[in-house]
Amino acid sequence: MKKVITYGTFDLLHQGHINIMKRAKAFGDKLIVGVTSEMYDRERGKFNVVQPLSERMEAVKKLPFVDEVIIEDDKGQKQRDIKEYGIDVFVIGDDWKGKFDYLKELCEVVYLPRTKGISSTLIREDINEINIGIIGCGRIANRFVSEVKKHHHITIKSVFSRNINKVSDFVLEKGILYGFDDFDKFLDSGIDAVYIATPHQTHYEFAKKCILKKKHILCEKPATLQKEHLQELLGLAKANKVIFLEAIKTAFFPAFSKVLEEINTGR
Ligand code: C2G
Repeated sequence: MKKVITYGTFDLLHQGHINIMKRAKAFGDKLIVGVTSEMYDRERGKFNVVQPLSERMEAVKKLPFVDEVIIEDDKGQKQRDIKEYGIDVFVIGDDWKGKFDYLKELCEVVYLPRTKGISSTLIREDINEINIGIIGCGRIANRFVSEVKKHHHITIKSVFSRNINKVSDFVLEKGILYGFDDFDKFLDSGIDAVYIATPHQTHYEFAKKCILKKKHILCEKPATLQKEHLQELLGLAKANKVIFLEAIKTAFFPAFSKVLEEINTGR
């Protein structure tokens, strides 16, 4: 049995991905597809992937010509997989031409022409942009700005603080469009979501006003200081069909998602 392997992120699966996998399968009898983990993608500089690994794997698994889906987690894995699975042919798009010639000592290496006119980047650009407003101008808000800049579908549109001097400094320094010390005006500045980065005891009041104005919320932890307040906000968010998310970053750490991935694959 002739075995073929190919790899990719396969974010927002499109015809270009489908074509290459289909053509890869034609080189043998069994096709194994390696889907990159979040951690590996970040390591190789891919920060704009929209779908989590589990969703990307599911989409690839559903393709009738794909026989097995594995996770690709590090740079040296291709060599290990080729040996471990007894691979005869390695297939990849010609945007990688020459880059994987070092695998030629292990198996046949084929670079196939990419499908023109489609890419995950183009699809991602079509995804609705999120306009976000920041409540608070402190240290955490500062860090949030530099992180958001890595995600081109999110724009920080406005900032609110009760201290107008802080607002004006923040807006000028970060190149943000609007700054307000009037909360109602801030809420009406064309934002879809807010990031709450004010002192803990103020979260509840701000969050409530935002939810009632149908803004999605990312709220610094602890979201509230009282359980009843949190329950009320979650209820209101549900009724108003908005997301209320507490910013507990540990839950999104690559190492943490890696542990979950390992558990999910049964490894
Ligand atoms: N592809 C294609 N045509 C497109 C877009 C992508 O043929 N219009 C191919 C790529 O050449 C690649 C595969 O689809 O072979 C997956 O592409 P990506 O999801 O962008 O993944 P990539 O970053 O190329 O992963 O270990 C990871 C691999 O080395 C490459």
